[in-house]
Amino acid sequence: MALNVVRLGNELQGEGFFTQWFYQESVSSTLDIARAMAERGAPEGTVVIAGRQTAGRGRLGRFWESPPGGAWFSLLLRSSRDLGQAGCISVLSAVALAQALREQYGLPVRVKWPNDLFLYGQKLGGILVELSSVGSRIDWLILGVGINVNNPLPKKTRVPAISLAVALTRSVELEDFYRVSLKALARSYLRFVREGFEPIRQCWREFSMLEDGVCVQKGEERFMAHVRGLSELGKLVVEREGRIEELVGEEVTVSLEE
Ligand code: BT5
Repeated sequence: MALNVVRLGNELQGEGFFTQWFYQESVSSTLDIARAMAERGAPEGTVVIAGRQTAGRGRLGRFWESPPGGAWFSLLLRSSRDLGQAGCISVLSAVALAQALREQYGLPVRVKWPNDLFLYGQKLGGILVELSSVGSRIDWLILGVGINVNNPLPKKTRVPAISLAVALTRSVELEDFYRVSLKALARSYLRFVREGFEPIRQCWREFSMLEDGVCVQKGEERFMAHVRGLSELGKLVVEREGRIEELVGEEVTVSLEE
């Protein structure tokens, strides 16, 4: 069934968060559209959904394959918070999505810091945060979310990919997926605004697939470290040769120990 964005908008009206809906069958990247809208003053709660993306992007300039059947969307936040808190927002989004997908589909979805979603050791989706600031404050922040739902999977990825449909051995109603995911993102973000990051920091371990030993790639440097937890700003706290170090999501790639 085709995605009915008007119905979706009506169903999510009660959340008191979503303000504008934009849907297009094919776009370069929902992030491009959301950025242009943000720069023209679009309000918090603007949602941009695409049937497919021709130039979807991941972190560090990587390509994100987004054929029809998947969930490719961007959500605009205007938080006027300190720039340092962007890391909290990306972690809270990944945890909120993992929790919502666990509840809705009964699958053991896990979070790989900072903002990947994994299932059975394979990549289910990822989140890319883009933002603009004024001084040290966030002006707008866009969560770009890509989740493999019913789409064909990319073959040449760094880690194998998985979709909800493959995991469940049935196709998934995209509208249900969007309803559940967007509701979870809005609720988790609003809770963060009210209560801060601590509740998310507390439950992160329960969802994290990084348990102890990890391999960190930081620019040219590659090293092994032990995960010690999350900082108050959503950085990954690791111990490396007896020293504690905090890693920033935009700068490193973390993988399980090989
Ligand atoms: C991410 O990057 O995981 C963030 C992906 C965010 C995509 C969303 S879709 C809506 C919005 N609009 C955009 O243009 N982007 C956002 P990263 O951790 O850098 O992972 C990228 C790597 O994942 C690639 O280098 C591939 O190896 C792999 N990959 C690409 N497409 C994939 C897919 N559909 N499923 C699983 N892995 C994929």
